[in-house]
Amino acid sequence: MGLSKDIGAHLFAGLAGLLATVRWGGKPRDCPRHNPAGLRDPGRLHYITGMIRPILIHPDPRLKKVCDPVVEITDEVRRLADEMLETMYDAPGIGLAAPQVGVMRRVVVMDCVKDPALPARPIVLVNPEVLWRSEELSTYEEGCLSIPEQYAEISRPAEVRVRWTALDGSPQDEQFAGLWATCVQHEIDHLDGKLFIDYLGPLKRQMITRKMEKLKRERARLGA
Ligand code: K1U
Ligand code: ZN
Repeated sequence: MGLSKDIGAHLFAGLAGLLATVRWGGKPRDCPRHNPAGLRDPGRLHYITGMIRPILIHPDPRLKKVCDPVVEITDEVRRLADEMLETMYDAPGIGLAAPQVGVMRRVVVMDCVKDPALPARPIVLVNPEVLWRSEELSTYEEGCLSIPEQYAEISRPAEVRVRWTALDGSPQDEQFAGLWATCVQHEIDHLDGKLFIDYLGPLKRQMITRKMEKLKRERARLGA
């Protein structure tokens, strides 16, 4: 009786692992089958929606526009948030804003827990607003999923207090510090049509933009 229960449990675990692998579209190290720790982490498994959205690459007019607020949290907004989280984890990135996937709404996702030994902390911020900025600045070498392989040191307020609406409609208010503060400001900038290269001088910005134009031409030529 005990043995057949055990065999049943093993068969179920094997089948679940196989199904997870078949549905998984991300990198092997994030795949529950290749990373059994991920399998035990419901925070990460929850976001296997099977839908990774293409990320827009600069220059693109949609990355320069101010996004509209979300007026009602519908199933469509919840699906968008799930797919944005999956896209962010797959990239991989620590944040993603809706305009980066071509949706002109004020939605951001973040998870700045970089250590895989720690539990994931996915956050969805609908209509985020900065309520307070510290006078103290912090400098971080920023990257952007819409400007691949380009990095620059950017100084921003070291701490910010942000208000937003959660997916269940509840108002949230949190003070962010460290990488979380840098990331949330980078993401809110995206909602206002601003990229980290807009903080650079015109020559550096132009050099990066030309590199991205070349990358886009090459990708188009390869059909990628
Ligand atoms: O919004 C984005 O383009 C995502 C961006 C967020 C960000 C990075 C650095 C500073 C501020 C905001 C990224 O996630 S770029 C990728 C990245 O930084 C990263 C990827 C994997 C592990 C750790 C960092
Ligand atoms: Zn970015």
